[in-house]
Order: sequence, then structure tokens, then C-alpha cells
Amino acid sequence: MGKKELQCRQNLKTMMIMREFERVIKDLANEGFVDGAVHCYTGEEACALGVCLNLNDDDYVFSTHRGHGHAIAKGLDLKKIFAELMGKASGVSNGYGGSMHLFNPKLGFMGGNGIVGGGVPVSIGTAYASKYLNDGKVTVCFFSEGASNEGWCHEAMNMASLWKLPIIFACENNLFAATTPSYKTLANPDIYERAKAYDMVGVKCDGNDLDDCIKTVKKAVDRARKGEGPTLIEFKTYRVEGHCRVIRDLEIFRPKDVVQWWADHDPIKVYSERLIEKGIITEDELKVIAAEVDSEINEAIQFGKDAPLPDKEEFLKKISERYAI
Ligand SMILES: Cc1ncc(C[n+]2csc(CCOP(=O)(O)OP(=O)(O)O)c2C)c(N)n1
Repeated sequence: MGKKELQCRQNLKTMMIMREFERVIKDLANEGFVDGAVHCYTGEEACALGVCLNLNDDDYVFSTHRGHGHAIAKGLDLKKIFAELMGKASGVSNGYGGSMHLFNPKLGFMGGNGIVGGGVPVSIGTAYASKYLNDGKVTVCFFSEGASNEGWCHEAMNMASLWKLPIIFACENNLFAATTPSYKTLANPDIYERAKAYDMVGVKCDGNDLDDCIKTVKKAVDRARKGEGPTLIEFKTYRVEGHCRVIRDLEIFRPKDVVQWWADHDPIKVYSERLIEKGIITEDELKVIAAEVDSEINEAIQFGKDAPLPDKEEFLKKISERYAI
């Protein structure tokens, strides 16, 4: 296998790891190993990977409440992500954060956010710093179509465009915000068209097609690195799962033919079929990849289960130091 083919195989495997992560996390929650709200990224894998494949380790990514896939794509340690969701000291946020607060600033992963759209105004901070320091880094801020209607998203995009900041606003339009379908909240279903109002480049891409995501993001990253300013990319995708573990909204506004259309356009299905068609992998190789994914996931789960809980005294000390109480 040549370098390019190996990269394709790895891309498929990474998306399969993201998918399997979400599948097992539900079991772990039901078994009592994971607590709190967990928002699954199932079906949106190509967006995160398409973005992160274009980034360097020290480029910045701001995530959302639905951020497991973003963290995996940015290269955070799978074992430590599982440990974090299990509230363990070996977790990426020392077990203090949980599902919505995965962090690793050393890898440019600036964290998830429980406040919908909350990462958007914050993200122009690192983009401004990069411009000020002329360090060549790019910031990507993920958010979804529900968040796109928050006032501070507009303020941030306007400012980013005015200051020509090296940032990409990555809107994963998965057509639902909790129980509300997007046709009830978006005056114009094409969010990327809003870019015009900020005098910014706005583009859409097929968020379920990894190759389209890679190609679209590459152009935006190149523009940002050349100092040509921000881009708003709208990834057209679909939230396959319910909003989160505690809100069961799948029965609402889900016509069967629409669900079927998106299932036929599942990002892993689309990409694996393409690789098979091009002769890059075979059906047998696909089974080998699935077995590798299984084994890596099981090893990471075990790591999380075996990891220690945070020390209570140390936790209280850190909190009191930080907030001086
Ligand atoms: C400021 C704010 N408003 C409301 C909520 C409650 N809430 C959590 S997730 C969510 C839906 C967000 O929808 P969207 O931005 O489309 O992201 P998705 O869940 O579809 O990925 C809402 C309303 C919140 N956490 N923060």
C-alpha cells in the first residue's frame, strides 16, 4: 500500500473509531460507568476528520457540547477520553470535566462547551493572538445550526472578518437543535450565505463526504494562513441519534424516507464503498480494520475503568486556589 492509500485506510479507521466510541459510551452509561449528559456525534464523523486532517498539532480547535468526534480527530488520546467520561483522574481534563469539557491545549484542543455557541466568541481570541503574534496558526471553531442563531456568533463573525483573522467557522448543520428541527429556526436554510453579510467567504460542503470536507477545508485553511481572513463553512449533515442520553427526540419530525436517505449517505458507508470501488481496500480488509477498532476501543475502555478517581482533597485545593475561596 502506498502512502496515499495508507492515509485513506487510516481515515476510515479514525471515523470507525469515532462511531464505535459513541456506540459503547451508551452501554457504559447504562452500566453506570459514565454519568451526566452525553451528546453523540454519530453520523457527523466526516466533518471533524475533514477539518483536523488539514490542521497542524498546534492549530487551535474549539469544540461544542457534541465534541467527542472533534477530540478524537484532533488526536487526543482515546484512553484518556474514555477516562474523562468516566470521571477519572487520568482523563484529558483530570476527570473534572466529563463529556462536554474535553481539553488538551498542548494539542490545540481548546475544549468543548456546555453553553451552546459559547466557543464562538472565545475562538476569535486565539485567532486574534495568532494574527498579533504572526505565528501562522489557524483556529477552527465548531458550532451547529442552533448555535448559529445566537447573537454572539454574529458579533464574532463580524469582528473576525473586520480584522481578517485566521479562523474558520465550521458550522455542522445537522438539522436539529435538541427537539427543534431547523426549518422552525432558520429563515434561510443555507447558513453559509450569511457570510456575505460579514464580507466573508462562505461555502457549503457535503458533511457526510470526507473527501469533500477535506477539499473544502483545505481551501479555507490556505486562505487563513495566507492572511486572507476567515471562512464560514457549512457542513450539511444529519444528527442520526437522539439529542442526548436524557432527551429522546427521535420520534419527532423524522420521516422514514428522510432517515433512509441519510442512512444511504452515511459518511462511513460512503467512504468505505469508495475505497473498495477504487481498489484501495477489500471487503476482507474492512473486517481487519473493524477488528483493530474493536481492540483499540476495548483497551481504552479498560484503561478508563482501571484509572483512579480524582483525589478529593487535591480537587478542593485546586478549586479554592483558582477561585480564592
Ligand atoms: C446558551 C444555551 N442555550 C440553550 C442550551 C440548551 N441546549 C443544549 S444543546 C442544545 C441544542 C443545540 O443545538 P445545535 O446548536 O444545533 O447543536 P446540536 O445539538 O444539534 O449539535 C440546547 C438548546 C444551552 N446549553 N446553552
